[in-house]
Amino acid sequence: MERTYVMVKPDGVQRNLIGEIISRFEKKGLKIVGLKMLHISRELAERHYGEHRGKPFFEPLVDYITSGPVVAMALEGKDAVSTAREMMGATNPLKAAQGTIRGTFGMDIGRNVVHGSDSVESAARELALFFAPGEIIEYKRDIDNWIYE
Ligand code: RTP
Ligand code: MG
Repeated sequence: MERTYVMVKPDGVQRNLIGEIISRFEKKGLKIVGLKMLHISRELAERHYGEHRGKPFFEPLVDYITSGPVVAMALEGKDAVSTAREMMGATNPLKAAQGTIRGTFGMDIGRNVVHGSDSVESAARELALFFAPGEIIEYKRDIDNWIYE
């Protein structure tokens, strides 16, 4: 099964959306295999968003993601990376489809509530940045027989 890295960003935490966001992924059927709250350091932020270094929005992005605690999660399931991205919606919340997380809860590209890895390779890199190997928990759920045929 595929894994992805998803994070409730500082605005999501401040707006009391932690439960709502986790609940959406949980109800979808994605399995939470890692979960923690942390305050991201500038160093970690610059590594996590390294692909955007040099872009005009890089510094504001690092300021934003380090501005308060985040909730980090590892999610596992069929096509977990693309499934989580679909559930989040487009980067700009005003362009994101209604019903998606960003489409429902966001107004501004720089306050888009949630992060999700954009590829399987990014997911592996980001999961390794945010979780030590022992912090990803492998376990079985009885309900899996009702989620997957
Ligand atoms: P994320 O990495 O946070 O899940 O978002 P994403 O893949 O949908 O978008 P990405 O292109 O990776 O951009 C990372 C974050 O940078 C901010 N951004 N601002 N002002 C702008 O043009 C702009 N473009 C991107 C957003 O907060 C975006 O989530
Ligand atoms: Mg991205």
